[in-house]
Amino acid sequence: MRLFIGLEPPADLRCELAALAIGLPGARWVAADNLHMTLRFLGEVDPAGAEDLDAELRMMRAAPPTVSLQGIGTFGQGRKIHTLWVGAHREPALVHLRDRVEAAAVRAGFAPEGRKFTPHVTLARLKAPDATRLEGFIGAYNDRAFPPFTATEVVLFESHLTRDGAQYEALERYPLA
Ligand code: 3AM
Repeated sequence: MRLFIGLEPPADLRCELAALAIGLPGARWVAADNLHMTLRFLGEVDPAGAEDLDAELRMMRAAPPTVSLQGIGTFGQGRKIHTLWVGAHREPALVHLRDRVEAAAVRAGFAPEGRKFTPHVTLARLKAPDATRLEGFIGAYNDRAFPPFTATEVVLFESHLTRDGAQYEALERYPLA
């Protein structure tokens, strides 16, 4: 199964984020139910690997971080921009939690993540986006501060790749205290 570890914003915030889904032709918007912040992508994992990961996540201890979403960002360059997201402040508790999750994944036998952590919630996948429209979207929402939330659990998600895009299923939830 294809797994990743993340945080799930509260339902009202996910609805608020899903309401931004306008004005970018060709964008594939992430549905409210699927909006999340990835802490660690694992990829294809066999049942034994998933069990080891579950055991490590159960033992993990970290304080619940406050997550403040603000600032629109993209991954990719120019016409190759492929991901549109809202960023999060790099609160020490959030970075610490991500480090604890990373350590748990490595203890469970996964290779260390080489990429820098850019805390974000993906809003849409883009294909050859129109630069003017994209600038308009960023200009409209870049300064908007979304209501902060306290993440009280870490979620192990399974990603199901479907013809309509990825659907994410919460397999396990690990409380933070
Ligand atoms: O949470 P977002 O949308 O930022 O892009 C994928 C998605 O990120 C990312 O994992 C999240 C859940 O699918 N992802 C997919 N393949 C990846 C990879 N090979 C990856 N992240 C890192 N390496």
